[in-house]
Amino acid sequence: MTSKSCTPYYYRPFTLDPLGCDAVTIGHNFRHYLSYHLGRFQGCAQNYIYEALAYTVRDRLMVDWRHTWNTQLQPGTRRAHYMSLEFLIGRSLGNHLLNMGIRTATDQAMLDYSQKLEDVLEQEPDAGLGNGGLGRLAACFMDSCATLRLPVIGYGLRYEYGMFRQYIENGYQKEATDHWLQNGNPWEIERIEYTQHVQFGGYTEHYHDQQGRARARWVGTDDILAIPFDMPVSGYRNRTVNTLRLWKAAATDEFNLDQFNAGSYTEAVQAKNQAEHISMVLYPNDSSENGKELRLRQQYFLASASIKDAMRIWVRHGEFEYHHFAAENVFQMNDTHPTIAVAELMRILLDDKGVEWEDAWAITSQCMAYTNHTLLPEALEKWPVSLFERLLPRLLEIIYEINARFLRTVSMKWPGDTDRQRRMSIIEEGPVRYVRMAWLAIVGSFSVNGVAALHSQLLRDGLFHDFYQLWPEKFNNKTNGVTPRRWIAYANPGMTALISEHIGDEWIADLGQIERLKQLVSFDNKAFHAHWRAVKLANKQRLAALVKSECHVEFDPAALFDVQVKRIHEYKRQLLNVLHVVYLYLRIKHGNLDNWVNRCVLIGGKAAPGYYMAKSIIKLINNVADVVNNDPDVNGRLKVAFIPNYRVSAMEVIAPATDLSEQISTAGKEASGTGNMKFMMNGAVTIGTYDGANIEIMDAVGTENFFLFGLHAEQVETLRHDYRPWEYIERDQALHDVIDLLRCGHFNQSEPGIFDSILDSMLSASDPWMTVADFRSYVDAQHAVALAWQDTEKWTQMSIMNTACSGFFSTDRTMQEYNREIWKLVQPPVEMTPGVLSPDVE
Ligand code: 26W
Repeated sequence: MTSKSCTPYYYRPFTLDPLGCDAVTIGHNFRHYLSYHLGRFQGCAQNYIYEALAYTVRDRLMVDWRHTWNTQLQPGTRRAHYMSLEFLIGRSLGNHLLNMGIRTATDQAMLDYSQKLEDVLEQEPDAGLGNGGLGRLAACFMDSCATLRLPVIGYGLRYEYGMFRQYIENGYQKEATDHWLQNGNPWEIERIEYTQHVQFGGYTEHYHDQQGRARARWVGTDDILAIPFDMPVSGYRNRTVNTLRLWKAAATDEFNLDQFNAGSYTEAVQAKNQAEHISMVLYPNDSSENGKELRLRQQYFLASASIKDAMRIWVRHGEFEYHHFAAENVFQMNDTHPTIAVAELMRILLDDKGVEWEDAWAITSQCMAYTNHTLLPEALEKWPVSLFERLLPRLLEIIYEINARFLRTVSMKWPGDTDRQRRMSIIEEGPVRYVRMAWLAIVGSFSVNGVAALHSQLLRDGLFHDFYQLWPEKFNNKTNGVTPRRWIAYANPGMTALISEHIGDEWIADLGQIERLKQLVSFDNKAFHAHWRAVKLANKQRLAALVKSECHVEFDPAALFDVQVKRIHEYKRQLLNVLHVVYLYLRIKHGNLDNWVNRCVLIGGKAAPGYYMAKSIIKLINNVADVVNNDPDVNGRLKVAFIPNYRVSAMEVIAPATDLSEQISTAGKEASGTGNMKFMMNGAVTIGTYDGANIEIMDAVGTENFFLFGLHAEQVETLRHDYRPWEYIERDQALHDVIDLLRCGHFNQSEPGIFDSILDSMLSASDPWMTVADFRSYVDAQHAVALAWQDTEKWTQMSIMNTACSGFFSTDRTMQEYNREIWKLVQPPVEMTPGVLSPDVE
């Protein structure tokens, strides 16, 4: 670059006219995009309307986005990097309109164009870059960090294909690809200038540098390019726009050239294809790792590109003294998926920057923090050493050295306790040797947290006990939350208006204030209660329409809406829900209708494509639904529907319409749950086990406003040694009848035997989920639900109380806790520079 182009003259700030946010200007800008940029006119396909509007809105984020970025990059600013293989963002347009406060103006602008804004919003495909709870949590965290003006950058992968689309054929789940980028993504900005190189394969060379120090370098590698795509994350009405940086994999030119020179053009193009596979598809497993090489490639690709980017930014903005790196940078690892970052940061400091081991380790272990999201043993990631050796040989060497030094610490503390050393080793010994990623994460981090009080307790007492004894100070809890912007203000505008009418609207950015609704719980607030019910009813009508169109089942909005939506997994016990449905069906068939309450049971969720049992459960739900919905004796008393393709945008319709939230996992298995919080905020009452965040929800709302049932976590573990499910069946006639009806093939007349494996597992002494053990107490709790529902006033009170007590479950609170106890970031001072773009510091 010539010196001329770097003169201050070139960098002189320029002023932009602020973009108008009135309906006329928005409409004008929208038509400009539609006609001049997209080349479309009136009568074009609706997705172009969406696209033009998205660009119009993005323009209005741009100055604040740039300003926020520049502020965060000031030298001396401490930054957090949220590293996650998943960000389940959903749709963005409506969310930005809400945050920017331009929904009404945009509504009008669309009306002027003879369009309904709601219809335009429906055009946006969900960014489904996550499986479930863990991915959605990352998205809610990003929202709260922007609202709290915390300098947090999200790092993830820009999957070409997100979570698969689920459709149902003859009751079975079928998977279709989700090519969410097909029509482009108007939110993202490609920043090719910040491309990183990521190495794979090759081997290590050991050598001595000019000072005679032993050094290593990783050579002979196949390099892949990581190209960043930035997505804006707007804060709520605060002129702050944070960044979510997603990496796309691409082939390097060198990569192609070698082969091209060898005369094999098509092979060169194929190599390009291979490279781009890395960010092609999200793995759809949400609880078990299948050890695929491509998945490990994804993990290293994310970790390496992100750390290099963070370091580039930090070095560029004033720093070069590596010992200070940890003072200004913290990395939060969302589960073990990105924890190869521990070894990667070590590698960069040792090999590239020439830092000594002790110093490199001090830096690394002071800037890494790890969040665990599951206790299920099958979800704990471990990678075969042989795979590591082939793909990441230099990283394996570093892991060995970390482990050797760590095991010395262990043996100093517990001399001669070889069993403990074996348990704690990062390398699992055996016929096949593995790298235990959770152990690497704990050893390499200064903070290890669970996601609900019970879960963090179980980590300390069980899975991570050895490590807790060694480093009690590392362990902490951060109970999850959800963002009230998306999950109340955007998803439930009726309730939002009603609440704000009574307590003002500050609760949206300060959910603790929603507690003031408690003043309105007593019976004398008749008008408010009636209004509350009217809002719920309208939301139920909206959901009923969705169920009608998606499932061809008629839901009566006057009935109790009983909902369980989440990934399909045995531990979440959709089966227990089905047993209850069959129990209700038998009551109808037997004419046992005392205290009957009409119910609409809605179940939804995706099964991992390779998870046979979960897929059978979906088939069972659909078959039961079919029989129940078509039996004339049922006569509308009970409806059952399985909603296909459950996703973020579906939950935005489901949560506001739900009366009863099903949170019925085997105690001790659900780390936290976050759907439970979305339902609670929207005035649903929970029926749940003593598990995950359910416990904290019940503490907040009071036992009288929560339907608790089932064994506790310790009871589950005790019972495991001598579990005899058949005895529950012998003792309980109702359960007996339910099992008999399932066994005799009533729900699978034309497909004999297809549910045998489900029944066998439920009736096995080794059923880890203990479904039948909780049947009686679940049914009793459901009776209590029915009685409460019959007293409309009582139910309204419970509903209001649930919303009023949900303040703790905002991710604003969660993020403040992460910041106070782990990240220790400082909010930048508020200084607005509307319309002025400062020079490009980046
Ligand atoms: C190895 C593949 C894989 C992928 C995802 C293993 C494990 C996972 C996670 C366990 C998936 C997950 O979403 N966990 C959920 O995280 C939520 C946010 O903390 C919690 O609320 C849920 O209880 C937990 O199941």
